[in-house]
Amino acid sequence: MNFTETLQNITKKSLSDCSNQELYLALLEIVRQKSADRIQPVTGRKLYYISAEFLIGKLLSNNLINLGLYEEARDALAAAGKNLSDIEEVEPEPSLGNGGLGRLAACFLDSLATLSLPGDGVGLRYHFGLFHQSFENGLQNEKPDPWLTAHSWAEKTDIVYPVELAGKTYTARLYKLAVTGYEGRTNTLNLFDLDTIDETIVKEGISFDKTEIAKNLTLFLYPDDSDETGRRLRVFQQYLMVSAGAQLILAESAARGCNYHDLADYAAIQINDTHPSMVIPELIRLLEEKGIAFEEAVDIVTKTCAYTNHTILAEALEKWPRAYLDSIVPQLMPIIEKLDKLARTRTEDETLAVIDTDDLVHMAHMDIHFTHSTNGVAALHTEILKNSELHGFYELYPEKFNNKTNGITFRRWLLECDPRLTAVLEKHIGSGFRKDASELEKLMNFADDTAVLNELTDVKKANKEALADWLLHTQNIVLNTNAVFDIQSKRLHEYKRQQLNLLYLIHTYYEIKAGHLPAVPLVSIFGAKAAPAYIIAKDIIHALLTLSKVVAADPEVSKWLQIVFIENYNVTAAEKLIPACDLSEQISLASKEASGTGNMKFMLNGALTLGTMDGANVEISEQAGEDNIYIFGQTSDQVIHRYAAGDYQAIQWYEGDPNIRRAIDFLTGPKMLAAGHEENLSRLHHELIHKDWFQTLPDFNAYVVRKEQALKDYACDPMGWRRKCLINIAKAGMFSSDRTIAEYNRDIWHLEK
Ligand code: CRA
Repeated sequence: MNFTETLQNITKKSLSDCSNQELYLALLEIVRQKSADRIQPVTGRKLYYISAEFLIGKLLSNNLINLGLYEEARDALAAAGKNLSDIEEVEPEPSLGNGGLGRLAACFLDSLATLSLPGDGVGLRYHFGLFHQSFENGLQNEKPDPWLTAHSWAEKTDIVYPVELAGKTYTARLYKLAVTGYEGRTNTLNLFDLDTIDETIVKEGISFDKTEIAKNLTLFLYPDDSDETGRRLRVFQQYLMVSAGAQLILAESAARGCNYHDLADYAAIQINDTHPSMVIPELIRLLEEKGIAFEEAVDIVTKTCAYTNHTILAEALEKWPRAYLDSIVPQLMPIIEKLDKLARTRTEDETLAVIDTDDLVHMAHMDIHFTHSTNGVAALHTEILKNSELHGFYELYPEKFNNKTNGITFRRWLLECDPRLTAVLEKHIGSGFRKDASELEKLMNFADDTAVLNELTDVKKANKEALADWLLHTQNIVLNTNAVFDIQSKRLHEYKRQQLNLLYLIHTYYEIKAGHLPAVPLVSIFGAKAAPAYIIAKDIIHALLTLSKVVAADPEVSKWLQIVFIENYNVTAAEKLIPACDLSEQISLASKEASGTGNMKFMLNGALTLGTMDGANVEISEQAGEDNIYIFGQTSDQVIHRYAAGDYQAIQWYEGDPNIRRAIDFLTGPKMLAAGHEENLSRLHHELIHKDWFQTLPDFNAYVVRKEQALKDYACDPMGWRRKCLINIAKAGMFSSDRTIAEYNRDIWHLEK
């Protein structure tokens, strides 16, 4: 049966008579069957990647590509006058993640399945995801982001587990979502939910009664934690995830012959940041129920579990008040206390305790003491963990620390999102890079080949047109596709320093007004959600939206400068933005971005990086060579020293530098106040002068100089620019998540193919 017949068999009518919705469902059915055919029995250990987030993105195209059906499907539909990308519009994007950590988990699942390794995800089935972002009156507006339709990729099972929360028993139900690799096996993303969730309790935006656990537990990812009920709700969610997850792991292992004493031979558990840390005491508790003594249970769990640290930002290293755990998970508290005592027998250093003198339970500390591996996510990040942030732990357990530089799946972030570039690459270097990313190096043979460089230029131009087209339809924005496209898309956070870019844009506004025209018209694009309770982040969004209006209203400036803020930045939007980018903004304060993964996606799609020596930018710069990247700003050592000295005073930079002062004061000048809101703008103005915790001002001048150099190179030496882009693509191989997963497997998991 050919593809058209297979489709017709399901739709029971001619394809040209089908709606996109009908075709979508038929394709979903085909993908389901074909994925199921690739389910393979597990031998040896199986990995469970347990994570609060899995930012999987839309699945139809990705699954078709991985099953080798994409071209067939596209052509069969085209023959019936249908367009696969229109059909994909029907699919809602599951918003089960926030940022890099969740997207990394999704890339890892793809690579595990592609490498034919047995590795499943464990997480929660949030009904409304993080939130849907829109802009109203220059401000971020949040509403639910539903994705669960009657026909969803996540299939309901009749597997249920009891989970005890605050003394009451709830029933966690398992949903399974097939994850099929590129020419590989099919694994599972296991998502838990309660049957009793009531979506109708969400009122006005994303607010709801946070106390009714049976109705609200899995409504949203990261419910607002600015009050106590919100923080407690996060603990409830975390325990639902780990308790149901631990029961699943034990049941599956037992079914394969595990007698619990030998759990580590059947299961490897990767704890993705601290959200799932309670899996440690929960597993110990369950093993004790099976009759295993505490000491042995600790030993088993330590051998089974490993922990990944994704940040050095203190606010993300979760510490739960003992009182919360006492009331929500009283069954775990005695175990956590015993773990604290045990840890204290290994070290006298009070700062390494599990429970500190303020009765806070340090989740990361529990992870490091009671797992066999702690890894950072880029070389610099791991060094910072070892030498400063977690130095005491490193002295205690040097053998546990290791680095695993993040990666991205090339199937989604090249084959799927940039078919034009993929075609050019395949024409010259074959298709081996689909599975062996190091083959991209072959492109180096064409670094001085004008014809190839021109092809890359044409691809970029076409991708910019495609982005412009999409933005016109979705947001009614008209882009100048002859401009350089400069993009900063990632979560909104002060450490990522969208505010530095903002100050640059104001600076450019003044320069244009003074007749100092840029080398090339600049389209500056942002995509970012701010956490609903993060006030300054929202003020930064407001300032950018307001500046965008001010610039657009000024004909002298708007010829040269356009500022665009994409609404509801998500995986789907990223897939449109990244292939169209010329200059990738990776400008976090050095030491603060653990890795970054957007930086890798932009590089792979032929954008040049403007960045600080932070996270994986360091390795990108090593790979690409320093002539092919625009690095600026303080080093992480300088930053760490400045923090240690404690003498940073933003106001001195403001008072001492007329350009900085001019840019900051513009925020509360008449033009901005006329177009925006005083409250938000003056709060940001005040923050930058009196706090600036992420040291924007010391990097300002270096940033301006480096960015202007990049724009000049782009405008004045187009072939030189494209050559740099080619080199970046050729050297991106190491950032494949296949490489990352192979390293995790070699050093930590030891799974069998
Ligand atoms: N925010 C880091 O900040 C990193 C990802 C994935 C982050 C990124 O630099 O690329 O993790 N950390 O490793 C995080 O979520 C809780 O900490 C991120 O996504």
